[in-house]
Amino acid sequence: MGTALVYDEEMTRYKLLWLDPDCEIERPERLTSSHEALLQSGLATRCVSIPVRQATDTEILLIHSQEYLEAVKKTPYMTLQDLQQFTQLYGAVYFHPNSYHCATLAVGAALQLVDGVLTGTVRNGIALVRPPGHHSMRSAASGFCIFNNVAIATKYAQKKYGVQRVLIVDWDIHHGQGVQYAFEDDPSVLYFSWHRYEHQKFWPELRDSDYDSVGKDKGLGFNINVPWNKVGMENSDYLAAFFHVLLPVAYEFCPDLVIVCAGFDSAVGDPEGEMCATPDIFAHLTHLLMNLAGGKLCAVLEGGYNLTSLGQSVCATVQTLLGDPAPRPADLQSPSQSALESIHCVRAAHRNFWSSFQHSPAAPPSEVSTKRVKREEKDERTQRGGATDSEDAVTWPEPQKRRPPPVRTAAVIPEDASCPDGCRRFNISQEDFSNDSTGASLTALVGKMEKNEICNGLALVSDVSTAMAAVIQHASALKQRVLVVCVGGTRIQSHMPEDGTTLTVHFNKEVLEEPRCKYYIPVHLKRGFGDVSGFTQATLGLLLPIAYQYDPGLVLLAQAPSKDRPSSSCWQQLVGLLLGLAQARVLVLLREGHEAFIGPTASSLTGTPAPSLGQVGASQAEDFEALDGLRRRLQVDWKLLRTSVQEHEDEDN
Ligand code: Q9C
Ligand code: ZN
Repeated sequence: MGTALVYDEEMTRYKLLWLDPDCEIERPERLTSSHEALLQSGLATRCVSIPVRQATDTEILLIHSQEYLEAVKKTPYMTLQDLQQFTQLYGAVYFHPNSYHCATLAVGAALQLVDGVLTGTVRNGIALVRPPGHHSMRSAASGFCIFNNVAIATKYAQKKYGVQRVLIVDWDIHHGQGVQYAFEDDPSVLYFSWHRYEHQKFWPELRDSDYDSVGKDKGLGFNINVPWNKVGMENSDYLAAFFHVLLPVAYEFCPDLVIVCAGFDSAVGDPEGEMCATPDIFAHLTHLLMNLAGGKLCAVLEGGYNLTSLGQSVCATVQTLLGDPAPRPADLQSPSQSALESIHCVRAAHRNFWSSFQHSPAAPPSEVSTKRVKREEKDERTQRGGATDSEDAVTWPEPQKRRPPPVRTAAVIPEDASCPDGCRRFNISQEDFSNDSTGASLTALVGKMEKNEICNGLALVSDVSTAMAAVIQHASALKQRVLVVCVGGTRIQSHMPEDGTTLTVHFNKEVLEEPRCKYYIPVHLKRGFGDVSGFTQATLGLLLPIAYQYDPGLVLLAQAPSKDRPSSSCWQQLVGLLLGLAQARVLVLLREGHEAFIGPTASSLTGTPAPSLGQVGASQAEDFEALDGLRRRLQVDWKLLRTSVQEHEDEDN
């Protein structure tokens, strides 16, 4: 199951033919240099090349009007003057005699990608296209976009393959108003977009791009806008929007297909976006989406105008699609006040539509909120070396090369047990599968993980506590922070250091316990692990933000003795999501007697997307409140848990 790369040089064969400062950034080199970056890094050859094709009229008409299509069809025959005049009908777009041809190829590329993913030829993929699509509307070009590639691909997937629910994630820095308008009243398509907004001062300057455009009629709740009201948003702001807005809703929605409007003008260095998120963040954004829809993910290029940043971001995305471990999410700051305000407003606007937000405060922090009036003085982020007057001044470190270890997954299991698919058996002592030899195997395995020889592993042990203690001891000798995620059981027996060298998150049903210190976090799931919505809320809203901020060098996931166990799909989701940390150095400890978990665990560790959890319904109100209360108590220490500005005005910065 590979990763598709859909690309054709033909889409570089149109360009701006006159002077227009608004349009000059949309250049053919955007494609050639992205493609070149994929070739240079060796990623292109690891992908499955899928040819582009022209979209048919019928396909384009899935979204656009006949009149508009006919008008665009005439452009190849226009004089320069006619082209210029035609262009003026629309905003921030230009036409060239070859634009129409390329626009049909861009749509066709997205459709070829959908075909590849939905027929099972590939697991996921990316289409590198020009022109982009997400601004284009039923009867109008806009923002460099001619046909709405992603909107057409969405309808096509639904019509041709009977796909029911499609999640569109638009991480481009502009609002894809074309996509919003296409699906506003359609509950089968969930559209999420974050975008530079600046209280409606940023292009396309639409009132419709604010957080309170939540969809219409049957589609109420299925349009989610996160307006960024300041420039300079960072990795932590983007992750907070994923953890506290997109992911809870996405899991509740349970898409059959994920399509990404993959614009990279949201990365540092981009002259349009003026944001500060690094190209590596796209590895995480991609990873966090890869366990939805059974891994069926189609990324379609939109914007991205700094060629260096664009190339690095495209590579980060593709390498993650290929299954390589994501780089460590180092040194995450607290989300900014402005970002938190936006996140708070979105959650409030959607509280009646999504059970994950039902306990969010109803009203925005104050009436001023994100309305037009509030455009402010130059903000502090601009002075922090992010966006400046001259875009050339923006620099950022080159992303580190990601070298996946030669062995992906090791299994420490008894000789008589068969080695799970895709795993390498790893036992120090062949004969004797006693506690001692298991301990030795585990420490040897941790050593190999540390040396980047083996990526991750699973072990079947007779005593989880003893095994855990051995691993922690060894890891701390290697000066690695360890995240311990313990599922089930009553209390962690082994004595955990409380100095920050380990962080323990203990999910359990039995005991109600308050956090002992910043580094020991008991999460009480009243209704146990059978309650999928409680489990996802705890994982997405609590565990992941804390874990990303902690940035462990090793993750230890242990199944403690307990009557109540998570379903194997919940377990696989948990494993899959944890693989985003510590460069996927995850060691899973399973108890003897729980052999049934070996297969599913191995499958996730080797990179198979977790199965969907089904449409996650509303969980019991009390569970949500308890988890949200815990989140609020912990956010003083773990700032990535914040979902609003109000709660901690006093001690900020
Ligand atoms: N003064 C995409 O990223 N800028 N389109 C207009 C008006 C238009 C961006 C500036 C930016 C369009 C796909
Ligand atoms: Zn854009």
